[in-house]
Parts: sequence; structure tokens; C-alpha cells
Amino acid sequence: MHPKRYLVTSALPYANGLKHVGHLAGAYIPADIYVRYLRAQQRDVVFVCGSDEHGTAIPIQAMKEGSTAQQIIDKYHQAMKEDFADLGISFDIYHRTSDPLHHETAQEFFTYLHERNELETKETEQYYDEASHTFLADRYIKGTCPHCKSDRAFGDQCESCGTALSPDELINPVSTISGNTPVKRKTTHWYLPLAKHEAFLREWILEQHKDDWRTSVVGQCKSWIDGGLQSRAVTRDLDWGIKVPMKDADGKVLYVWFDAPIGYISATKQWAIDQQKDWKPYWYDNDTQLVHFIGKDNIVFHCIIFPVMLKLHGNILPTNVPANEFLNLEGDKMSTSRNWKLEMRDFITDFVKKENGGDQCVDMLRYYLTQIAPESKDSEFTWKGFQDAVNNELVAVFGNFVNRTFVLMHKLCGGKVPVYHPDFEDNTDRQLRQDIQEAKVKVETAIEQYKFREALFEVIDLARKGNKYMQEKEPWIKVKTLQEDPSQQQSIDNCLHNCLQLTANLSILIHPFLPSTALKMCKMMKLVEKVLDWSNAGNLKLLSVGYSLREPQLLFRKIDDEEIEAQIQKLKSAAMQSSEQSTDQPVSTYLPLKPEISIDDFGKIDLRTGVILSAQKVPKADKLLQLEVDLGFEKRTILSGIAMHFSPEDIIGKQVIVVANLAPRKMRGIDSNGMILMAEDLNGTLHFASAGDVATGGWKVS
Ligand code: B3M
Ligand code: ZN
Repeated sequence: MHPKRYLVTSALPYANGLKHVGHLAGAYIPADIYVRYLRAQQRDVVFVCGSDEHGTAIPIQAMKEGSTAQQIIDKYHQAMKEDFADLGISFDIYHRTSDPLHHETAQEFFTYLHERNELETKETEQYYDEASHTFLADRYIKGTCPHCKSDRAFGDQCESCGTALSPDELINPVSTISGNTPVKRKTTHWYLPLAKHEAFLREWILEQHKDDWRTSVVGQCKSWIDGGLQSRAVTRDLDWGIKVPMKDADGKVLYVWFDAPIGYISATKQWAIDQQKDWKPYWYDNDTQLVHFIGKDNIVFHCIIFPVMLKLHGNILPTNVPANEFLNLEGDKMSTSRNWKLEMRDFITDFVKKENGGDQCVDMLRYYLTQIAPESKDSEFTWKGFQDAVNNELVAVFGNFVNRTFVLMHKLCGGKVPVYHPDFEDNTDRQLRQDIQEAKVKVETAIEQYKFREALFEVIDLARKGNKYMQEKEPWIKVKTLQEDPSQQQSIDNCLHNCLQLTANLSILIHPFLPSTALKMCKMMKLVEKVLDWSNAGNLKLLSVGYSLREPQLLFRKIDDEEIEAQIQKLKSAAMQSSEQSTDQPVSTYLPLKPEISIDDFGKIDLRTGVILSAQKVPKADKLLQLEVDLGFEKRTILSGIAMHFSPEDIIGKQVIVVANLAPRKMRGIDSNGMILMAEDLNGTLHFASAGDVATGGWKVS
């Protein structure tokens, strides 16, 4: 039995800037796939999201842009809403936390907990800026880092060494508002005492959900719980946010992480008002499945703090929180400050809204981002990878199958769905028909377990099987011998009949992932959208015999080398510009030195120069390349963990330094004989250590 209803949420993005494809891959596309799948099953589902418009991030952005907080949220709320719509994210509502309905909802929540004595108050001393008459949020205090002595440290974190700080640790603190030295003043805040709920959290997450939640999510929760749960302040001294609904709380607002998740509730309320529905069952009825799609940096808020709030408030708890890891870009972490990013909007402008773009480009991006979704570990967006995914999979496998089927049907069957002749069915036919039915189950199972990349793989794999089937059947050859052997017609009919039923099935299966492609396919088959109902998947009679179909349309165009090259150049020059503009010193992340070794220790290492003869990816190992290296006196197989940084074809012929007397090691069933020396720069980019002009082969490096 399925749950009665679903409420699916995607993290509310901060309205302080445009969002990049890493956000899209983490919290929005997977949620959208899940929701479209549920809708295709006619299940009751509401998909909510909205802009997160509070917190210090907003006034800080306003200072940067020389505008007001209100202008900032209006601008970015609108922009993000449009970008999501342009990329086919089908929220039932995209709300915003500055809405009065949300303010009321959050205040009611706070009052409810306060009246039941679930919050504590505590008086502490905090920095106060006498010139601007305000308490200073952590981000508004600058000073010298106690660890690396950089003066680019803030009250929450040092920008140079990355250490998390508290304002008290800063040396020579100054207010970023007035430039004055702040003073300490007493202030009172409300806290959520998490420790009181430890037993509940342990039981609920570490017992009940230890198997159905992602290991990384359970793992993070466990370390929070084991590390000792501290009381969390749920209010702040700030003038931007939701007023604390208490007397004597002037100048205090709800902490952004208190109000933002409540935004899911107010969005549901607004949706219900618009649709004239009842919102309450979605938040109170145990038969509701609540699923939060987020990035891994939001785990603690969605799995620990918000659930405690929900429990105290009498609401249901999330059934799952499929958090994703991060997406890197061309070998480096995405970063707004270094301008190393691909914004959703850039993709929309450069591809979707271009002359040869449109919905097919939306689907190409959705495809690639799902194929590389960082479900269980960080993954990487590369333009080359995007091009390969589009050209070698979408075009060459999926699009090609559909196109060949249509072309052959027009050529060999008069543009009509041919009859199926059961008497002429052979094993190949039977196998394909079985594959179609099995694919449905595989896709379903994977989606229900939030394994979207696996689900998508199964769909493409089915198209691949279609190509193979057609290749084996060779109707274009059979037609040539029709004169001598008229029974070939039955075989041709069967082949195209099956290929067409498979095409119809593919449109249903691909629909949650690539919605416009599915609709385009329906149009070609003259099918109404209703056919995309999931219950039709596996059905081998979706197209009636004798039905005439349209001329095929190409589903996807190829991505050219020039387009990719242009994007890479654009990325590099944007990053270059931002590094020229910033007067800041480079981020220093020098690793500490290892303990001293003697010259004898070093003398044991035999370094040789070599040259890479061949390189290939190791199947099922994202990081490993298998290299064949010529050392002059012999050739070696060496496995190197550099696959995320280099493509095999780019490193052939490279000169390398090899630790030649390292004991062999087996990885993934392959013996690795030696190690390649690499150097990692401060950006985390890898370079081959080089021996300069030394000729290849057997030279000792010392
Ligand atoms: N705005 C943080 C983020 O974008 C935050 C998410 C809120 S979800 C309730 O990472
Ligand atoms: Zn520091």
C-alpha cells in the first residue's frame, strides 16, 4: 500500500544571488523527478519550495550591491523563480518567506513552543556596536584570526584558513558597520534545548531509519548526536527577519534556520488557499509521506533541529531526507567568490534561449545532472562530460533508436503500426518484450529508493537494448529478399511493431526525467499526454495496429566542440577576472608537515622517469585510471587516483616520475606496480610532477 499523500520539499534557496547547477543537481532536479513520477502514478502529491529571504546573508548582499534588503529579496526571488520554471522544475508553489502568511505561521510556531515551556531563555554577553546601536551578528564582526593571523576573519569563520570561529576568539574585533571596536553587552535569547530530545533522535534516526535513509545522512546525524547536542539559539539581535512575538523583544528576530523550514508549512498553506484544499492533513496526518530534498550542508537542520520542532509542535516527521553531496566543476569546487561556477541562468541564456536551444537543452541538462548526480559522493560537472552524455547517450542511443524506428516504419511499413504475428515470434522478440516489462520494475524500484541515476541508467539501457534488437533483426536487409522469401515481411512487421511499442514505453519511462522529450515523443506517436500514466509502462499494446504515425522529429541535437570550448573559456576568464579584482591574499591551506625522516629513509625510495603509453578508466571506480607506463627498462601497469582530474586521452605521452620500488598493490582486481608523483596546488588542482628535460626511460631522479 502506498501512503495516502506526499509532501515533497526542496531546500528554500537564499534570495541573495542566482543559484548554480550544483544547487540544481542537489535539491531540485531529484525532487522534480520524484514528484513527476508520483504524479504519473496518480498519487496525491504537493511539491513546495520558495525563497529563503531572512538571515544576515540578505543585508550583507544589500551592502555589497549598494541596495536595500527588500530590493535584494525582490530581485532574487523573481530571478530564481523564473530560472526554476525555465528548467522545468514543476513546483506546485514557489513561495517566499517574506510573505505575511509565513511571518504569522513562524510566529505562531514560536509562541506554541514557548507557551509549552519547550524553549529556554539564557542571558549572554554579545558584541554591540555603540555607533550604530545594534548587536552585531557574527558576520558583522571582522578581526584577526587567532589561528593563521590573517585579518580576513569574521565572527563565524576565517576566510583565510577556513576555521570556524566564534566572535570571542577574534583578535582586535571591529564592527563592519561602523568600523568601531564593539563592546560587550548583555542580551537574552531563546534556545531550543536539543539535549532533552536525544533519546528520541537516537531511536528515530539511528534505529528506525538506519536502513532506509542514505548512509551519509545517518552518519552525519550520528556524529552530531554522539558529539553531544547543545541548546541552539532560535532568536537573534538583528533588524532583518521575523519579529520575535514577545513583549520586551524589541530588536530581536527569529533565527533564519528557525523560520526557514517552517516556510515549507506556510508554502503548503498558501498552495491550499490557492487550490481551495485543506493543508492540514499534509502536516498532521501520519499517512503523509514528507520528503525533504536538500544538499549535505543542510542535514543537521532537516534531520535534527526541524524534526524536534515538528515533534514538539505536533506535526508529522519526515519519512526521508535524501541529501546530496556536492557537485564540483571542471576539477574544482564551485565558488561564488572565486567566480568558479555555472549559474542556472547562464545555461538558460547560452543554451535554452539560443536559436537552436529550447526544451531539448533543458532536457540535456536534466539528463547530465541526473547521470552525474552526487547521490553518494561528490561528483563533477565537466563540459566534456556534458557533451559526451548528450552526444554518446542521448543522441547516439536514445534519440537514434527512436529515430530509426520511425524512419524504418515509414520506409518499410507505410507509416503505420504493423501487425504483430505471434506465430513468427522468436526468442529475440520475446527477450525484448520481457526487457520492457523488467525495465519498468527496475526504474520504479530505483526511484522509490531515491536512486535517480540508477533509474535513469535503466531507461537508457532499455533504449540500448532496442538498438541491439534492431541490429540483430536487420529489417533493412530482410526487405531486400522479400521477393524470394515473402515470410520475411512477418519478421519485419514484428521487429517494427516491437520497436514502436518500446518507443511508447520509453516515453513513459523517460517522462519524469526529461518531460519535454516525452511530450515530443507522444506528439510523434499521436498519443495524448494521458498515455504517460505510469500504469501504462510495460504495456505492449500502447500503439494500435494500423495507426498512422507522424514523421520523426530529431529529439536532441549534438553539442559541438566549439560550444564546449567557448564555455570552458568563459569559465576561465570569469575566474581570472575575479582573481584580478580581489585584492585579497590567496587562501592558504598549506598542509602541516609530516614528521622528519632521515636521508636513509629517503634513500630507500627509487624514483624513475617514465612516459604514459596508454590510459583508461577503471570500470566502476570513478577516481582510478589504469596507466601503462614505460620506464625504459620495462613497462608497468600503474593505477592512479586521478580520473576526476584528467581524461585518459589527455595524458598519453606525458612524462611522469614514478616511485618504482613501491610494493605492488591490488585494486579492483588489478595489480598496480608503482605510484605516479603528483603535485596538488592550493586550488586542489593536480599537476604531474616533472623531471624537466630528462629523457624518458630509466633515469634516476634524485
Ligand atoms: N536557505 C540554506 C541553503 O540554501 C537555506 C536552506 C533553507 S531550507 C529550509 O543552503
Ligand atoms: Zn585563519
